[in-house]
Amino acid sequence: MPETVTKPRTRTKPQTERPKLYKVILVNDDFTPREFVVTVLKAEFRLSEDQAQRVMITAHRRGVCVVAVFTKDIAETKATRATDAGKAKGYPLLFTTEPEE
Ligand code: NFA
Repeated sequence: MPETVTKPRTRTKPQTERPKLYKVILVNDDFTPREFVVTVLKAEFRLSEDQAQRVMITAHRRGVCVVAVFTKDIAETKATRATDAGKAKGYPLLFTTEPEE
């Protein structure tokens, strides 16, 4: 009697699936001093002086600039902390998050 060979009935998820990434976006305003924006970008996102200057000036000229991408939790935490740093000084500085396509 030949053995019955059955196919496995459960599907295995590929182990290589990556978490969805979220962009942290710096939004321009007319009040927050440029140097303060640069300081926050360096402290919260570990950007170099050069990178921070570029991101700040891009948001200043274009309205918004992507700062970095992270997993959802980290993006939201960093955006909140950076926004709160401005709030503590009375500035309307705003960082938002949005999912990557
Ligand atoms: N537009 C602000 C200024 O001229 C600087 C700024 C840049 C603020 C990027 C917020 C984001 N002081």
